Parts: sequence; C-alpha cells; structure tokens
Amino acid sequence: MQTELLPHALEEAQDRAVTVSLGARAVLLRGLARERSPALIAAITSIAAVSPFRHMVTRSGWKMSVALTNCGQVGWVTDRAGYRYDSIDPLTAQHWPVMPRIFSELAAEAAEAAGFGDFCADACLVNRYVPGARLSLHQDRNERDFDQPIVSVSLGLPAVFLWGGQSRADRVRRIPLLHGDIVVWGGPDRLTFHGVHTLAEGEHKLTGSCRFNITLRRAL
Ligand code: MD3
Ligand code: FE
Repeated sequence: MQTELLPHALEEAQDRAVTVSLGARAVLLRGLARERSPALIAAITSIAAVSPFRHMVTRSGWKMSVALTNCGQVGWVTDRAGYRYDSIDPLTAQHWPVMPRIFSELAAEAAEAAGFGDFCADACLVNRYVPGARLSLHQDRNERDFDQPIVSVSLGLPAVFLWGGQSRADRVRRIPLLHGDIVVWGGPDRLTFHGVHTLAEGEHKLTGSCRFNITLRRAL
C-alpha cells in the first residue's frame, strides 16, 4: 500500500509552495513559479529572439559553458575587460529587451514572501544550461546596493546548487533546485559564494534538454 500512497502524498506536497530556510536571509520557495512556468518560458523565448543566448568570455579568457542573455534596463556582461552591467547588448548593439511584467511581478511577490518589501528589479540575467554546463563558485558583486535581494527562478531540468560561505574556502552545501523553484537571497547571505554543479543529462517536457535560470536584480 505504502508504495502507492507515498508518490501520491509527495505529489500533494508538491502542489503547495513549500518554504525552506537556507540561511538567515536566504529562502527557497519550492515550486512557487511552477504554475506560471509555461508563460515564463514563453517570455524567455521572446527575449532570446531579440537578444540571443551566447557564450561570453570571462576576464581570464575562458568561454563560459553557460549561455546567457538579459532583459531590463541593464544586462550583466563579461569580456576580457571584466564583469559589469551594460545598457547595450554587445551582440546586437541595441538596448536589451524590456523586462516582461510577469518577471518583475513574480520577483516582487517572491521577495515579499521572503521578507523583502518593495523589491523592484531593473535587470534580469537569463542563464541557459545544457548537460555538461556548470557555473563555478563566485560572488555576485557588480550590483550597486548589496542591501537589495536577488531573486532566482529555476526552470526545466533540475540542477545541484552549490552554496558556500562568505569566503571561497568555506565548505559548500549542495541543494537541488527543481523546475519552478524560486530562491531569494539577501542581507548577510547576499555575498555568499555560490555556483551550479555540472548539469546532468535529461529531458524536461517544457524545456527539452536544458535548464533556464532567471535572476532578477536591482543593479542600478
Ligand atoms: C546567492 N546563477 O547568475 S541562481 C548567477 O542557477 C548565478 O544560474 C545560478 O549564480 C544559476 O549569478 C544560481 C541562485 C543565486 C543567484 C544569485 C545569488 C544565488 C545567489 C547571489 C548571491 C547569493
Ligand atoms: Fe551568481
């Protein structure tokens, strides 16, 4: 009996958004974006039709395995000159696409649920992972005001999120991030070292063999 009941119970639990505390001001809102995921994925497709996904080069000259694009007032870019936010897409030489309302509304809602009122994102980085892609441990420090939280939404294939400490050498926790999960990072957790483990092979019914992550930021 248990073998029949357990999957059903799990499915029920998954139907509600579950809040998991990852730190003092880091909150995982399990599944909060799941119902809106088809619209979020459609919005990513529209953004990428204007500003395509591309593999940027880091300051040290390595090509990133993660492909990225942006929307909003400014976008995060990297090249041999380093990391920064720029209002112009270097590939198209045009402004980045406008941030879809569904992104900014979801970001404000998630931030509110995590205890950050009046969050108004002006930049959104969209990452695309295929199997084998990874993001090594780093801090996000190109934003002007570290008191503003970052909201991240995971879509498609699952990934193992690597969550370290305030220094690169601190031990790293591994947290699975699933389709529809949102994480909000702020306060003392805002400058935590983090990364994404090498994406495993797989197929997702909405994204195929890829994972998207959108991070909503107040950059300016
Ligand atoms: C913790 N992206 O784009 S999202 C990034 O899944 C980035 O694509 C990962 O790290 C991804 O910079 C992780 C979760 C995340 C985003 C920003 C953070 C966690 C964070 C900033 C500070 C602390
Ligand atoms: Fe990051």
